[in-house]
Amino acid sequence: MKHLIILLFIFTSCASIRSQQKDKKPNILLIVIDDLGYADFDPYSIHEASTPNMDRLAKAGKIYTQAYTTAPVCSPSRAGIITGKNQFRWDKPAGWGPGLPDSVKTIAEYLKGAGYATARIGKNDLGRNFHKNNVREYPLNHGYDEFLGFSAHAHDFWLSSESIKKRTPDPNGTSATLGPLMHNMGEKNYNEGYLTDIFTDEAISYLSQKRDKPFFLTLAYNAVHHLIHEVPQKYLDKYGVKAIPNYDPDNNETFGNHPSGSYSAYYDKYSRMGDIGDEDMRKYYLANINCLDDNIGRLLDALNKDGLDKETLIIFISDNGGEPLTGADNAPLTAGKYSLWEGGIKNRMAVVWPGKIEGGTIESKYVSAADILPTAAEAAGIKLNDPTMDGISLFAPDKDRLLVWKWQNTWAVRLGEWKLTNTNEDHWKSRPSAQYIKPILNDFSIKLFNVSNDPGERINLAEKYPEKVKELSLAYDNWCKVNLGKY
Ligand SMILES: [Ca+2]
Repeated sequence: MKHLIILLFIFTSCASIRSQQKDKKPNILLIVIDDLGYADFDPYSIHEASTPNMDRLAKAGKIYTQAYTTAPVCSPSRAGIITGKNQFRWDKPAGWGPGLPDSVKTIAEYLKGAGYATARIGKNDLGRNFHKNNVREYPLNHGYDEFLGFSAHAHDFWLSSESIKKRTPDPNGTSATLGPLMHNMGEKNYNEGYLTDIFTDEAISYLSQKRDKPFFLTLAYNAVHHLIHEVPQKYLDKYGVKAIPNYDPDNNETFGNHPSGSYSAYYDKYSRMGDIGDEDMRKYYLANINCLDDNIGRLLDALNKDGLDKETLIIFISDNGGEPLTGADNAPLTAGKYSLWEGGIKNRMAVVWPGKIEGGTIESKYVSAADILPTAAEAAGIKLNDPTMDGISLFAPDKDRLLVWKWQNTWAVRLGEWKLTNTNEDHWKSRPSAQYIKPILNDFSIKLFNVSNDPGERINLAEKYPEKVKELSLAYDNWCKVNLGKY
């Protein structure tokens, strides 16, 4: 009898361990980069940017070579990433500031509901209600337990102290900001430190915390967004460019219509081509990306050291294509950020999940950043029941799926090998940098490309294949008819 009880105990214990292992949810680490050029993250080719650690990610998992974001600029794209939806479902102007309606559930809310500890470190930018913590757009109000970062398009890489904020006439005067970081319902002051390093340190500290639940960490770097020239000295030395003095409110510099001594004047001056020439801009960009890559290396080392890598799903993507004004290289894709040309919306995405995804694999079927939420949900065992979800699982890409985009007055549709668009050229506020590939047409005419054969969109086939134009145009119109306004 005694033996039977012991045997029964052993049997039930083993069954319980087995069921715990089976039910164990992976940690999820979502790394979002800002304005990364398509050619600047290309793990299986020789390229100019130094990205050995980003390449490590690709080689440990799968790289998706055609990962589209839902918009060509930061805020709407990030809304697409965290909701799994085309943000123009609710953002009628399909513009810079989609915001986040109460009724749209986020990836953090789904995962928190499934028992995850959730945190966001870095840039939070949904295009509305910047710098406020009592709004839906603030991470603590859409599913994140913790937040450290900033809620705007950009933050100075060097100036994160209370004292500089006090001395600056317009610390929140533009979409770019400086001063202490937002931290939960308060602020955190940094008298020194470089933002990419700070975010990595904080992320490593978060990873090292002991907890009895899986974590979901969104680490959203503002590298490699303007101000691209702000990089630690050793990287400037490596690329042979001079340090440009940081913003100083006592320097009565003016630029454009901005008041003298304002941060807007400094930001505007250095976030366009002009004061920095093409050759140096590319060097600052390469230095910035090199520093980012070293930080990603530190992060991966910390994961490996604690053995967390084996139980963590990592997703790595840029929020939009390379910026035409920073020296980012999107080759062979046309144009860049701000437009629906491929250079604005197509990225390489890495997904790592040891034991589930074979390392060193390449997926060339096109996917969407909206797929991140359904993929995380699947990994966490969450059943989604939302007919307005635009994303599908990254584990089952569909070569014939319909993807649509609306961006201001432009739109695009991808179906199979084909893409139809009325996009025009747009490089925002100055001439583009030397890496920029100019579109073949700069107007709102309807253009048809076979983007499988012609990824650079150099041959407009609209006249040759009118039936394809009709088919894709109808598919787009139908999608809009059925889905716009539904979320
Ligand atoms: Ca961006």
